[in-house]
Amino acid sequence: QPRSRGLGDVYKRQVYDESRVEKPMFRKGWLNRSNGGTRENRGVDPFVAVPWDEALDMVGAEIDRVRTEHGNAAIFGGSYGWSSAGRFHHAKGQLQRFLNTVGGFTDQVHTYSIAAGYAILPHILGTARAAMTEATSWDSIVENTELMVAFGGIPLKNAQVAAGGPGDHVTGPYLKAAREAGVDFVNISPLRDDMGDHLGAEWIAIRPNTDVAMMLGLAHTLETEGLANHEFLKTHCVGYETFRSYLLGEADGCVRDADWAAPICEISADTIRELARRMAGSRTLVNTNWSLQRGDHGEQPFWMTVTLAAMLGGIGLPGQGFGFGYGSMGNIGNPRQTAPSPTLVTGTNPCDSWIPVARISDMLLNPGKPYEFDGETRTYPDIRLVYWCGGNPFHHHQDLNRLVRAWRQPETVIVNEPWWTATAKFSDIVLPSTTTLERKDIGASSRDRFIMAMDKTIEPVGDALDDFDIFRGLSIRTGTHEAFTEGREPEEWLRHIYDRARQSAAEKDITMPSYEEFWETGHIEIPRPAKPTVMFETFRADPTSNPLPSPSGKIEIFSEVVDGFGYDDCPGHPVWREPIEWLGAPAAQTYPLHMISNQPRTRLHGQLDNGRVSRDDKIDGREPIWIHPDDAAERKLTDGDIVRVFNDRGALLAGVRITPEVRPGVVQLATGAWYDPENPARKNSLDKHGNPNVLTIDKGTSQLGQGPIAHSALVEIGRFDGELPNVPPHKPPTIVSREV
Ligand SMILES: Nc1nc2c(c(=O)[nH]1)N[C@H]1C(S)=C(S)[C@@H](COP(=O)(O)OP(=O)(O)OC[C@H]3O[C@@H](n4cnc5c(=O)[nH]c(N)nc54)[C@H](O)[C@@H]3O)O[C@H]1N2
Ligand SMILES: Nc1nc2c(c(=O)[nH]1)N[C@H]1C(S)=C(S)[C@@H](COP(=O)(O)OP(=O)(O)OC[C@H]3O[C@@H](n4cnc5c(=O)[nH]c(N)nc54)[C@H](O)[C@@H]3O)O[C@H]1N2
Ligand SMILES: [Mo]
Repeated sequence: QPRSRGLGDVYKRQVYDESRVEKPMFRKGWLNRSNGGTRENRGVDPFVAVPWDEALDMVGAEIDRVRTEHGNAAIFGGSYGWSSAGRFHHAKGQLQRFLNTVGGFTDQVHTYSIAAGYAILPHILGTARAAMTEATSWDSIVENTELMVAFGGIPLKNAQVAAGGPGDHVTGPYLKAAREAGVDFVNISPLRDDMGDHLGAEWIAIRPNTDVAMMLGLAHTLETEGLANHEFLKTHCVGYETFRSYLLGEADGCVRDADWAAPICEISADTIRELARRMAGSRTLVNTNWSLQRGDHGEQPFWMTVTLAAMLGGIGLPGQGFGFGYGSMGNIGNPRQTAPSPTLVTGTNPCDSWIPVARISDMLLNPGKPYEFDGETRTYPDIRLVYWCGGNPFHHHQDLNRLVRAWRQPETVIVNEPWWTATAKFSDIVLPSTTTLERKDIGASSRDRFIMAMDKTIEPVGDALDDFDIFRGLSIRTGTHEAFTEGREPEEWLRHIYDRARQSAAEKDITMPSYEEFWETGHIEIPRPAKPTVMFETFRADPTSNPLPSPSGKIEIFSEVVDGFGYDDCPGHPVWREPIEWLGAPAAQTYPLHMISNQPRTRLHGQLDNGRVSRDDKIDGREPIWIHPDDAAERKLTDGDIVRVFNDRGALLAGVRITPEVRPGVVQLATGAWYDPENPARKNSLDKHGNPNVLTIDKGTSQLGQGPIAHSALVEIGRFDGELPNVPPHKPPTIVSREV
């Protein structure tokens, strides 16, 4: 585990941290709700401990009340979040299984990771799997690629993790092998650190969110210098002519060449032209990280990546074409057979109600309001009860001050959580759940070759229960016990989900040992496939016999379907549209720094922020913010200063780390510091700890994808000279006895 940096080690101690929720906890104001304990006091009121039996009675009755009075769509159970490794005790899966048995709930579609990508790719390629499972494998890259051009780099910090728990860390070793095999790397990113020195990468320090302009400049050079593969564009793509006319400015007089792109991206036109020639002259793979689509108009960098690769003509050939997220998640490009992993089946949701994942505040603030999504006009449901299990919206959602207001709308908010996160502190009812170490489970991650037997290693901490037991208890109250448990105890469930996976593996001629044998050995390793995976290999070889599942069967550089939606923020072919906030926007006069809130090196999102590795990295208890020496000098900042980082949406405290690893005009404040408002009763209160989502924008990427745009935010920074408020982000809230 070359890059785990002791994160696993942290886990062992952190399970006993004082930030654990010990008992079921109820907000005092919620218990007094008939006597004026108002919702506005979420995050303000103290909590009261309640015994499990009584707690489950109250929660069961509340769920019953809401579904009877308002219908099941009034229950929000989307519950987005990573929870922990382990396939049976998968927190969100357990919640959704339970809610399905009581008549359903309002769900979320897509992910904060790649919402815009998942919305646009099916229109272009007929499938979104290109961004995940179908990537050309690293062994093909090592053998065949000459040039890997990486938008957003390939940061090894991100390769530490994969959902479900990886058994193998492949990115680092394969990168090393690729370098040794002579692959050249280009890192196009505002952060030099996104590609390690050992790769000898050229760093092109692009302005954030301007990649599409650069890609258009590259495309223009290919087209006008006779370097585009028109044969491939004709046989395997549709709509190139329409795009070409946009590129050449035939309709609007704006020629999107390298000279046009240069001032937008702050990269010289020569650099762009030379790179285009190099790309056309080598076996090139274009990688675009998921981060690029987590910005305003995030559909465009993905569409433009496919278009650029199509012009180069290498799609479907070994080590060429395009890929998404080689630097985003640990096992993209991991060579593996498509063996099924054990999974908990959650059943079907009887209630056809859902929202695009990141529209949670919009929904809570605007019940009944219409909105656009992927060609459809939809309406937000009227939510009365929110139930979260295995996610942390006060970590993951944009514009937290707006989320605080939205979160205070529903009648009841319930969360199952092992720790006192901000989400727990802002809820009415907190049910303490166990962590991975406190229960037996099967670990497996899609795209990973290992299945792991995860034994219970410690007793539950405090009064914590497994999520399964919490929902089993609730199902007795809601009269759905049989449907929820299907008569199985946890041990029987483990065997059941294992046997199901074993059976479908057998259908693919992959042999898995018996359950007993698996548990005895401790893990299973599925052998690597005999030959490397090449994305779209068969389509390349014969597009007529092996069409893509797109409407035309080909790569859609122009999409009639998307064009038909009539969205100006996502028209029928890839375009450059200025993001709502970026360094070229008028707002940059007031807020001249572009904040990149990328994935943290020292933790998993908000998880492990209360652990040693993350705490050791803080400056005076605040999250470090990276700033270029020139920007620091201009503001008279020195290393280690505590600063106020702010914009119109809010303000936070962070610790200064001066480094040339970021380009001038850009600051990096990683996600994950637990939100800790100075006075939660006040509007837009100062966050004492450094959660970047206090400053990000809560707007969809476009009407098509409605994805989150965390990476499009401008800020200003100034030294904080006031008296430093203490930071207890990892301490429990005030807990009082019921009588007080
Ligand atoms: N500004 C900004 N914001 C972002 C991003 C960004 O790039 N910039 N990235 C976004 C992305 S890609 C993602 S995926 C999200 C991640 O957002 P989340 O997935 O919501 O973040 P986590 O901190 O992993 O939250 C998981 C929660 O589940 C809890 N948990 C763990 N195990 C269990 C369990 O067994 N039972 C229960 N009940 N709970 C458990 C943990 O304690 C933790 O609080 O953040 C998004 N937010
Ligand atoms: N250690 C650790 N690893 C993680 C996670 C974690 O919490 N901790 N979370 C995991 C999850 S859930 C996900 S979805 C993935 C996310 O994977 P990504 O979305 O790819 O991750 P980020 O770290 O947000 O971004 C990667 C890099 O892209 C660069 N970047 C940002 N904006 C732009 C831009 O506009 N243009 C260009 N060219 N570059 C830009 C940033 O410098 C950043 O370091 O990471 C996973 N990996
Ligand atoms: Mo993610």
